[in-house]
Formats: sequence, C-alpha cells, structure tokens
Amino acid sequence: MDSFIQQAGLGDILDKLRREERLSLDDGRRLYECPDLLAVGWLANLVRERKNGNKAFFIYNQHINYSNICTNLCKFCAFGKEKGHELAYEMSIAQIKDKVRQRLDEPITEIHMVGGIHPDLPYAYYLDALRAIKEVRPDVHIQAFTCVEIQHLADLAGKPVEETLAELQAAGLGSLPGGGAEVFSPRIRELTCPKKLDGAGWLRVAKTAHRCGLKSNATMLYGHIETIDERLEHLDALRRAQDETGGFMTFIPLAFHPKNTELADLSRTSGVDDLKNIAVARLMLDNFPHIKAYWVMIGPKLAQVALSFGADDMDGTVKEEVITRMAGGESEQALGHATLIRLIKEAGREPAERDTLYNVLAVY
Ligand code: V47
Repeated sequence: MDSFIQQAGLGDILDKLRREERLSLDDGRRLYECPDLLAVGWLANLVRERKNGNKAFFIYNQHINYSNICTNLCKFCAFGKEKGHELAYEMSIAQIKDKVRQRLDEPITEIHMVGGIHPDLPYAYYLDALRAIKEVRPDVHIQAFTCVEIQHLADLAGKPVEETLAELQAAGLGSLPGGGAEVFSPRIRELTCPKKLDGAGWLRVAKTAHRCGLKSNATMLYGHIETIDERLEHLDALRRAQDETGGFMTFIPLAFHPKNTELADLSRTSGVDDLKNIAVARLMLDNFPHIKAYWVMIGPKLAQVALSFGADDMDGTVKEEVITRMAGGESEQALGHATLIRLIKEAGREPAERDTLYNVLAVY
C-alpha cells in the first residue's frame, strides 16, 4: 500500500500520519492538488478508522427553519428573503409547536432549528420557541441558532454572549449547529456576505459557547469563489480554535448550490471536489472527532461513498430542509431510518444511531 501512496507523491504525508503528526497548510495544498483521489481518500480513511473504527453515525432528527426573513442577504444564499418578499415567511410559536407535534409519533431525538437574521422578531420569540419545543417534546435535544444568530440575539438582548447563551440554555438550547461559518477569509466575506458577522466574530461566539459548556459544529461553504488557500486557512482557524476549547463535535463541508442565488452563473461542485473536501478536512482537522457527509447537499449516493473518504457521519433523517432545496438541491426531503441503515451497511460500515452529543443509542 505504501508504494501506491508513494507513487501519488504523498509518502511523507503518510509518514506524518503514522507518527500522528499535524499536517501543515502546505501538506493540505498538496492533498487538494493531488490528482490521485483514491490516494487522498485512502489517507483520510486511515485517520477516519483510527478515530471512529468502522462505525458510521446517523441521527433521527427534524429540521425547523423558523423564518427565512433575513437582513444579511448573502450572495450564495437562496433561502434568505427581504421582509415583504412574496416568499418571505416566519412561523409563529404556535406553528413551531405544530411542526413538533406533527411528528410526535416518530422517535426523533434532535431538533435542528435555524433561520435568517430577522429584522424585528424580539429576543423573547427565540426563548419562547425553545420553551415551546420542550413543552411538546421535553426529551428532545435542541440544536439551534448558528453563531451568527447567537451574536444577533445577544445584540437584541443587549447582553454579553455568555449571558445570552445561559438564558437560551435555561430555555432549552442544547448545542449549536455549524452554519454561518461560510469561509472565514475577509476577502470572501466582503464579496459574498459583507453584512454577516465576520470570521473572527463567528469563532469568538463558538469559543464562548464552548466555555459555557455548549458543544457545537463547524461548517465550510465551498465550491464558489474561494481559493484552495482560503479553504485551508479556514480549516486551520477551526483547528486552532479547537486546540483552545475542544468544543467542536463535527465538521461539515457544505457543497455550494448556485440555483436561485446571486452566484447562479457558477457550476455545482463536482463529485471529486466533494470527496476531496471531506478527505482533506479529515486529514487537516486532526482534533475534530467527526466529519459529516451531509447527504442533503451531496446526495445520499455520494454520502455513502464519502464514508470511505474520511466521513464517519451521514447526518440523519432531516425532513423538510429548506436552505438547500431553495438553491436547487434535488435530494429527497427525508431519508427513512431503514434507508439510512441500508445505505451505511451497503458501504461496509456499521450503522450507529447516535444522539446529538454522539452517545451511541443503537448499533445495527
Ligand atoms: O450557514 C446557504 C449554507 C448553511 C447555501 O451543524 C448553502 O450539523 C450550499 O449549516 N448552497 C446552513 N450551502 C446549513 C448548515 C448545517 C446543515 C446540516 C447540518 C449542520 C450541523 C449544519 O447552509 C448556511 C450556509 O453556510 N448555505 N446557502 C447554498 N446555496
């Protein structure tokens, strides 16, 4: 096997991985630029199996996007709408409760709830939304509000992020999802999402959340106008933050979907780029326990393959995800529990149903 990796010009990287040595940004660049996808994938799989054995995690979850009204209107986003737009919506607390009630007969363990940066919903709405979900489904783990939303809520409350997080936790918040990270590069933020909380701000909120005892995820939106170096700097910033706090659970590379966005003239990502992003993330983020292949964005078929290219998690049942769908995503709206298990087994992995914090609930 070593000769196959040597031939791909990655022998020194294999040596580093065997010594469990951290890869440099230059190593990362070579991995991205290496034309031998299988060699890169093989290296990522080595680390994936070292960290997570043969398990592939999934979760029984539900997504709720409480409102698409947004003041940021990022160029890559087809979900956010200005207030008054014909497609703008916001759910009342009663509607959120109804959404949860509609699926009470399913063994959902996590509710993932995010929305736009709304211009005038009051701080109390967000606390009430959390309390309402817990009232209908007391045992569910609520993973809600990206770091961008958390900063917005702190601004609304006029309180420090720590205090805001403590109040949200008291109302039922369990952890933070990884959205809003995009690409931290100031150049990319200026060109695609100038109004959004900047990269330093996103990292500050994430680290604060970790210090308050909340776990969180991290993402990177790739496949638009970012360079390889900007991707690597993003991964490096996450790796350094994780060194400080250890609070990140999983990293999710998000494949850009151009349809209905201001970047609609760009192409969709290729399968090779999708797998490379999974693999390079697995190799660079040596201190992240998990890498997620989000089937909603890359499709269930490629997510299945990604389980051999560094990913150890397929996300979950999801249902009713709006962000990708608005941008032309064509994956089915939900994967059944049995389908997820079948896809994972077929990929030669052991399906491990988890809760949000990666406690294993069942192995199939
Ligand atoms: O923050 C927006 C991205 C994110 C597009 O934490 C787009 O486990 C692709 O973060 N094409 C929201 N991506 C989704 C997200 C997420 C999803 C699943 C699991 C987790 C987790 C997090 O979607 C946004 C933004 O980065 N996004 N528009 C688009 N056109």
